[in-house]
Amino acid sequence: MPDTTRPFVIITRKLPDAVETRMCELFETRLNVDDHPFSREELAAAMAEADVLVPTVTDRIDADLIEQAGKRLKLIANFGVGVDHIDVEAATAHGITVTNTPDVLTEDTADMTMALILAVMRRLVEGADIIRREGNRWPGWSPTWMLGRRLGGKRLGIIGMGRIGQALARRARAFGMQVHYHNRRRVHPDIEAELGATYWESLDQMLSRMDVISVNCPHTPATYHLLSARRLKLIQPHAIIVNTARGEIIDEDALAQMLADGRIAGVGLDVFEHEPAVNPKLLECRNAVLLPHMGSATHEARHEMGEKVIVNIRAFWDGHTPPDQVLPEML
Ligand code: 8YV
Repeated sequence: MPDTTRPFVIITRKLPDAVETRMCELFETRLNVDDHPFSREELAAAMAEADVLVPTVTDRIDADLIEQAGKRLKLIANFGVGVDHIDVEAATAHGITVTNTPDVLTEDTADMTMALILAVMRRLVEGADIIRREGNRWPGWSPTWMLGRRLGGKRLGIIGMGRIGQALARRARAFGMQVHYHNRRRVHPDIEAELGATYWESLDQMLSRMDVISVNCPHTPATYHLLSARRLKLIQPHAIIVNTARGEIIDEDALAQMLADGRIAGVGLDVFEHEPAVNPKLLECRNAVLLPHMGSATHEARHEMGEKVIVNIRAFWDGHTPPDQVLPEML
């Protein structure tokens, strides 16, 4: 007999074992044992049955799906901080609460951003590929071979100075980079002072003066193609761009063309506009380091994300406002 005092929770992907075990102890839980991405039909069926849905970035929950959701569905407890795959406005209008998992993936995502900056500036993937491909037959050291660019003294322009942007700024400073940023709102002067960060009200002006540009803002209607073809042309040809936020923030076609034409020095992308599809032009560019959305992919982050999901479900089911509730006006 199902226990009706406990919420019926459907998790759309395989989560870490310890998280799943705890969820099964606490809730009536349906797991996705083989981790296949849910089809739209499966998602609709889950939303018709569950009290709580735990989706991930691979589930597109639009207004139509929310419209068809069952009366039982009261909470979408997203496993992840970004909620651009969920129509939060439609969910809220339908009386469905949405939560996410901020903070616990900040440092890991900032590490990955720094890793991408290093990888592109110092040609790490190209170098590693040579050894893997040629083994002992690699040409040997030469004074002018495989030269990259020094990080120290370079200007880093961070687009989006939220949690991850600030964590990146701290790391970049340790590498001797000069930190610049553009954000919807200027951050508190104490934070600016701590990070030694220079604020640019004009994104266009910042872009035209940076050596490294990092995208760290959320994807919302206002940031879709924020780096448009016009803005990409403002970037200096020796500069590089890294993106660990969302692919949709950059016009990927325009970026790939600029890279192919040598009008930008390199890119490091952990996310793609039409994920999981990757623009074939990017694949042809030797100066593109491309990763399969690994920003928060550490054992620690994925456990802590799971713990956050559990805390949000328990708080909600006990009648409290969950700690990580996402409201449309926050986006
Ligand atoms: C997550 C992310 O792994 O949390 C996010 O927004 O982009 C990733 O780091 C993914 O979203 C999990 O759903």
